Amino acid sequence: MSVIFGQLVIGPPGSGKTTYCNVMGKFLESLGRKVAIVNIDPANENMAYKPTVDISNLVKHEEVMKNYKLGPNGALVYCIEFLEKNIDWLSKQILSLKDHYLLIDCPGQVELYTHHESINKIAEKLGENLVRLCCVNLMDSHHCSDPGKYLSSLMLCTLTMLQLGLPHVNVMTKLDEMKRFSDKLDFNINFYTDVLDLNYLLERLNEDNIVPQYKKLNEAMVSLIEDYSLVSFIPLDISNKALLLNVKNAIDKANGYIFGGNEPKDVQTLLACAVGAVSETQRTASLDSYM
Ligand SMILES: Nc1nc2c(ncn2[C@@H]2O[C@H](COP(=O)(O)OP(=O)(O)OP(=O)(O)O)[C@@H](O)[C@H]2O)c(=O)[nH]1
Ligand SMILES: [Mg+2]
Repeated sequence: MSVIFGQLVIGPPGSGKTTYCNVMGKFLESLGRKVAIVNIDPANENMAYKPTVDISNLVKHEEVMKNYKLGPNGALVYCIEFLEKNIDWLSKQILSLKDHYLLIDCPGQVELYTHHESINKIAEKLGENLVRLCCVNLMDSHHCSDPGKYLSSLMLCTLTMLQLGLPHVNVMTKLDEMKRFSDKLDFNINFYTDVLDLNYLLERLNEDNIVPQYKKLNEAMVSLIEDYSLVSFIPLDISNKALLLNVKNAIDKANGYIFGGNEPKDVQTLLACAVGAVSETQRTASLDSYM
């Protein structure tokens, strides 16, 4: 039985998931990969791509809202639970895409990735069917403009990494936007992407006249993030090919595609990827030239 590789593209509302699937799909196709986009966001409108598999063929968000008198959020959670119960429907369609690389476009409701079980179970079931997914968690770089928002993004990423039992790559999106406000940032971009010493962030957070309990809460969150030390980000501007390549390399390394995928590669690239050389040097070099 052959393995199918792919990405589970998650992230808060508006972080760029659907755009990423479209652009990354085209980028991978230009490298010779056969790509299939799987849409499991039942409220996905105006998709720029044509999904090969679409949850709306199984369950319709609007009908769920109407039939069960649910709001948009409740209906969405219902749809994802329905998908979990009908995992055989999804597995069957995905398993017919044997020679494809998958990009799975997910909804933006973060509770699905922090404490709800359905996405986890769906990924587990696909894993049993030899679908090797890497979770690609997108975070809008706009959150770096505010120390509180940045801290909550770090918390969210940490929780998601602990909740989903998948190889994981965090991506900081819309770097082009960040470039425009970089002079207003407290720190340089590497501070935010590499999640450097968060005591500096604490100083910024505690600058405002806040109550001692709030200070303690900030300190506790920073200490939790630093103790786990799981989170760092790969920067991305979807119009920049060098940055797209960095993201692709990190994901290929994370889910083992570099060893098991069906793309021609030379031994040097394989070895470099295996020790992380390609992604680390390319990441710094292309980011420096980008900024
Ligand atoms: N400037 C810039 N805009 C981007 C980039 N990536 C995505 N966007 C924009 O961000 C907005 C939201 O993108 P979507 O792809 O719809 O985000 P999403 O995460 O799928 O949103 P939901 O499905 O609603 O959660 C759109 O206007 C995109 O054009 C980027 O790299 N740079
Ligand atoms: Mg979307």
